[in-house]
Amino acid sequence: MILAYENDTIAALATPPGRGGIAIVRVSGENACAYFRALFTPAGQQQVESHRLLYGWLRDEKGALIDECMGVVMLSPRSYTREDVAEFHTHGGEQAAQAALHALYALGARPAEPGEFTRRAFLNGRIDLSRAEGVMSMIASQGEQSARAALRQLTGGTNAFIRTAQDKLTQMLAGVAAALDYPEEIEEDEAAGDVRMQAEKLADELLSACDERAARLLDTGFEVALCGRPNVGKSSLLNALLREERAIVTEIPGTTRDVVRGSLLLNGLRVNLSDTAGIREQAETVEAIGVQRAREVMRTSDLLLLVLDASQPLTAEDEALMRETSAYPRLIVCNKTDRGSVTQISDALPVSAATGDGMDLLRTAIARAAGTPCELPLTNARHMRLARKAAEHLQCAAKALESGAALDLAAIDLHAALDALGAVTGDQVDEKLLDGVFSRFCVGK
Ligand SMILES: Nc1nc2c(ncn2[C@@H]2O[C@H](COP(=O)(O)OP(=O)(O)OP(=O)(O)O)[C@@H](O)[C@H]2O)c(=O)[nH]1
Ligand SMILES: [Mg+2]
Repeated sequence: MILAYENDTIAALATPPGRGGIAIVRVSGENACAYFRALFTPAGQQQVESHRLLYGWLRDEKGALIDECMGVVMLSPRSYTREDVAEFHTHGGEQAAQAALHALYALGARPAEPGEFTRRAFLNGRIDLSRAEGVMSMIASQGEQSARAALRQLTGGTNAFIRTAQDKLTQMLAGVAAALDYPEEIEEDEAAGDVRMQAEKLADELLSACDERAARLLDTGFEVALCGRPNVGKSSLLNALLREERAIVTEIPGTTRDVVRGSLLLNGLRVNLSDTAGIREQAETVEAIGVQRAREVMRTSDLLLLVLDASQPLTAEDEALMRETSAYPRLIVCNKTDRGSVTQISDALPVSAATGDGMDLLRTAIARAAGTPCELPLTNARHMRLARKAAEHLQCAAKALESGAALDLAAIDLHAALDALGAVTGDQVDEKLLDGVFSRFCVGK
């Protein structure tokens, strides 16, 4: 498959716009080195050498001074894109970097598309597609755990897993070809039995490598809803967990109506909290809508914190809520312990939003409920979709062989499985797929 590849020279700001210590302008392509020499004058007697950071002066195409800065050239193939790459590390803020970019455009460089540097790294064979996507996940990661998953992908964890699966498939196909080519020497039934077993085993391996829950948690976070009857201190707990006054707290029951959200990091994972309206049956119109929303949030959360008032005996509403939420993953939190503990329930977490007592244990319990997602090789949605597709083809092949189909028929499915795996690593890709993957990158990467 031939993929369009232009080696024209592209340039972009590699650092985020706005104020900062330095701004980096990156250039890649056949003229990167020439443009660097045209705009940058090293101080003193320094020579421009590959991979050597130089101090000097940056001028525009007409010779007007832009900045005093650092510059570096990284010659092909030892660069991010495997092309000649040059960088200017200017003072932060946007003025110098924008002026450098305009000078580069005046010389003939073109603004890079989103992800175009990484796309070139892929097209030049430096990284496979799963590693390129790891770069993007790393940039987008929120929290240590998603960064760790991205790093695994980035350093080739997904690639290694898929390559192993591809090798197994290639061996199976070789077995099929041998049986078809040498029918006198290889018993077809026996070969079919072997292939069937291997196909089933590989399908299982692929399916159990997909970690849907981890993928979602790493991508969007662990959803936790605070629920309970009015006035038990849900909003106070939200504020205490977030360590800021996010939700309105009053002594009037029915204060919260809309769902109030906030996020925090626990154990390196993003946790999204939703504070909801206190649940009671006799609520007026607006509050009743709030109660309805609370129930929707309760249904879609990963974890419920059912909040009770420890300083009062349980009410009928509390008891109803205990029953209503018993089927959900939940923690029971007895709040207001600073006022005494009339209500004692086994397994409940005693806390006081007012004094902060028990809050650390509550944080630990939430983190434990979230678990440590993702020790599995596949956490990217595209990769998981393809792995499942490959597994389906393998199961089809196994089923066909079981019902006595000929080996060459099963081979069609084995080839289809191989193609699906090839799309993970990018052995089997088309322009449309690449556009889809790289358009989600940021400019300058
Ligand atoms: N002493 C004490 N008072 C608390 C504690 N937590 C909350 N309160 C008080 O309880 C009252 C209700 O608190 P909120 O956080 O608004 O309760 P809520 O569950 O969000 O109430 P609704 O939004 O009406 O459902 C307020 O007066 C709080 O100051 C606590 O740990 N100790
Ligand atoms: Mg509230």
